[in-house]
Amino acid sequence: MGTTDDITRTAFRTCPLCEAGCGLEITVKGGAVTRIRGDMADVFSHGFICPKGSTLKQLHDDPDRLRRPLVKRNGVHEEVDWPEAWAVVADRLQAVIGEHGREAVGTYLGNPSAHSLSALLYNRAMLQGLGTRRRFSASTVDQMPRQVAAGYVFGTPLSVPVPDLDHTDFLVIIGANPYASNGSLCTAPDFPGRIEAIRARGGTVVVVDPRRSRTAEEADQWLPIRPGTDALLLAAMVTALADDGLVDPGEYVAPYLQGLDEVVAALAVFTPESVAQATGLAAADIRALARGLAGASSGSVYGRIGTTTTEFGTVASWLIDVVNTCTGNLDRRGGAMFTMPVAGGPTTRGKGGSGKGFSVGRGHTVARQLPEVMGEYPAAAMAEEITDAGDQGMKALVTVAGNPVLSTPNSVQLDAALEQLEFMVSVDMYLNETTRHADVILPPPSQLQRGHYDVALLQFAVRNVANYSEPVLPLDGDQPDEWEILARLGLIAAGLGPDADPAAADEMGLADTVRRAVADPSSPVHGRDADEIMAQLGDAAGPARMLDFLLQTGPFGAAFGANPSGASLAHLLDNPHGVDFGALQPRLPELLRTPSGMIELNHPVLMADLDRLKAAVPALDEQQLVLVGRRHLRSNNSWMHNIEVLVKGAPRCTLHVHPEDAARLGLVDGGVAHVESRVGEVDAAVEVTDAIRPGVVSLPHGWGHGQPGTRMRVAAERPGVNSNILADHEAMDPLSGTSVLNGIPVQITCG
Ligand SMILES: Nc1nc2c(c(=O)[nH]1)N[C@H]1C(S)=C(S)[C@@H](COP(=O)(O)OP(=O)(O)OC[C@H]3O[C@@H](n4cnc5c(=O)[nH]c(N)nc54)[C@H](O)[C@@H]3O)O[C@H]1N2
Ligand SMILES: Nc1nc2c(c(=O)[nH]1)N[C@H]1C(S)=C(S)[C@@H](COP(=O)(O)OP(=O)(O)OC[C@H]3O[C@@H](n4cnc5c(=O)[nH]c(N)nc54)[C@H](O)[C@@H]3O)O[C@H]1N2
Ligand code: SF4
Ligand SMILES: [Mo]
Repeated sequence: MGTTDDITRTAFRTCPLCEAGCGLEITVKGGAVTRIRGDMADVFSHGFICPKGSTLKQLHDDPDRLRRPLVKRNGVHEEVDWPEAWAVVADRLQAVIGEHGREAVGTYLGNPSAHSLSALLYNRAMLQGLGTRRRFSASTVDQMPRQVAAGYVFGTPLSVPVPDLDHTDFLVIIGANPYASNGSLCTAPDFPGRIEAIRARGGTVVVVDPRRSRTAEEADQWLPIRPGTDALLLAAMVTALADDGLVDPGEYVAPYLQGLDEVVAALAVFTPESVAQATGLAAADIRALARGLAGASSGSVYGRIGTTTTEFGTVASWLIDVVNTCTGNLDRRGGAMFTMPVAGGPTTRGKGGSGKGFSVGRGHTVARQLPEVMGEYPAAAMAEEITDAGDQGMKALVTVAGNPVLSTPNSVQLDAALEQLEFMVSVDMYLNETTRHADVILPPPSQLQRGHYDVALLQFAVRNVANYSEPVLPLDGDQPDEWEILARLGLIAAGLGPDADPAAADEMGLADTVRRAVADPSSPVHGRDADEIMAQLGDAAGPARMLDFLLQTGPFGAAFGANPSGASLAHLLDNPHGVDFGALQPRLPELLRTPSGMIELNHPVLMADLDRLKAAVPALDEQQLVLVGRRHLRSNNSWMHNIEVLVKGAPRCTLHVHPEDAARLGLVDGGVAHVESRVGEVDAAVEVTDAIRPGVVSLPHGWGHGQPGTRMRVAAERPGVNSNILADHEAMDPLSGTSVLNGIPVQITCG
């Protein structure tokens, strides 16, 4: 490639692999990436990077990464060119819609679609084109309970408080291990460093986790709770505060707070003593934790996957807000605060202070009549919607950036059900456990070939920051960008045929958005000329232009000249290390979107679920053997196991067992355990360790590779086992439809 060979350039890019969003400094020589390291000048990450960040190069170079579409013929996936792939999609999708109607098509959006600018901005176009309500996503095996609780209490499912990590003096981490995960629903590059800074400034860190995780090891205190009982712990903390006369939301919050006394009274039955057996924690420790938090100059309770993927996920998430409120830490520096997202979002749009509020149940699944939540149904219901919904069954499925066969409960059942579909199409770059069932696989370009801005996760950042990355490498040949793939899928589904033009549709969509904004009295461009704004946005279709509009009309926006130093795409392009709009600031009451204009702490749906919690105590008191998950720094859910540098070394997919349990069950380190649950069984390699409480075993999710018909050669060499074979599709938090992935009852014998 002649002259470009010796040109060396440096590009800056935000890592899209996890929620931390670290800045990367990428050296490119002769069109190839030669080095990736942390960007020391990044305004948010200051050079921090984890071992995954530098593997964007290996990901791009991975020979197993799909570069051309695959079509399945006679059971075998064959490479085809793009026009041929689109023709098959148009034919077969229209056949299903024609015969069975639009509701016969389902969709599943996976985790990386929350990290892809294209997916964030164009999945909607795809979904609109499909016109089906049968939508599923990884949210119901993840954070949905946290969003539902926030929706009821503050008015939108994006009104999730985040711990003000850099200013707090007392951090309680429940069911999260940021030393491995780098944080979630709390965007904070170098989360570990920020935790260490709390202790360095004299603050306290407490970790509540059945495992002595790396985060627990670095904390002042580890409380080894029994899985699935965090709601009881939090309820008892409120009662302990009330007993000590320490319930005090503070003068600032009080005018906007509804129902605090009612909530405290309803929680009075949950005393530290009454939950001690179920939680496995001493009543004195629960009381001391409540006192410590109330006595700190500022404090914040933060809960993640260990609190959400349980039977009481929504109640636990709500009670985190209740504890933060009772201790005077809501929306206060060092407490639990709300991000002001630079690209805007549901918490910034419209008139602030009140709104429509949050509700669920617009539609139900066919087989089990499970309610819609946030426009989707529980992922755990996918299989039965294919097999047990009669002539209203799901006949086709579109997956985008998801691997539900490894990520969602009762995997064996889903794996079998996918074979019964009439048509399946996956937008994905690997032929894996899920996409092997697809009739057509449409690969997006690699992460390095796409622009990036974390529209979703910067809504939960611990500072108000913005960072846009341009594509580092050009697209290959006729490879369409990911947004074009998604937009074209939508156009085909809408019946416009395989040759419909995504760029024209994008132009129309944007013009419509602009017209609505200039007519909206709460928009910063209200009353302006729509054509003039379109002209300023230019004519390059795609996500960058759409992002420019979001930035300019966001809370710090340039508003197309009205605020010249404000946020815009051009401003971010001039600042490749990001722009910091400052620390989080109190946002009450403007943040609220509840119908009452109050913090609806006593929302009736949440209050009603306390009866279920109370009724569950006798069962939770029983000391059954239960399974939880865990994450490893060098792994990323199910899909980065094909990168040699990340998976080499000791096997990671092992069953952690406490020495007492190992002795009782006759298990030895390095041996095999046969693990059974209500729905499935697996044989797992045993690792005996005292870093877990007795009565609990732990197996990471996302493994179980090497299935016939997959093409991930490195992953197949270290397949591991799929922990979700054990997860029960019937066990869920009914308020959010989120599966129980932690605290799964199991029986274990020597394998
Ligand atoms: N390296 C790496 N980073 C990741 C990911 C990854 O796979 N690998 N995944 C990303 C994604 S999609 C997400 S959502 C985030 C998740 O981020 P985190 O929520 O931090 O996830 P984990 O590291 O799994 O930590 C969950 C902890 O909860 C504990 N736990 C299990 N059950 C219970 C319980 O009932 N109660 C309590 N109190 N604790 C419990 C587990 O032992 C574990 O230590 O991580 C993101 N970051
Ligand atoms: N037992 C148990 N199960 C769990 C969890 C747990 O803690 N325990 N955690 C849950 C959580 S938090 C999550 S988020 C889910 C994750 O579940 P999923 O989102 O279903 O699965 P991932 O493993 O993230 O798979 C991502 C897929 O997207 C593809 N991909 C990667 N990048 C891109 C891209 O940019 N574009 C496109 N189109 N495709 C891409 C990959 O090849 C892969 O097929 O797993 C959940 N399952
Ligand atoms: S912590 Fe997350 S965002 Fe940062 S480098 Fe690692 S994978 Fe990328
Ligand atoms: Mo997740």
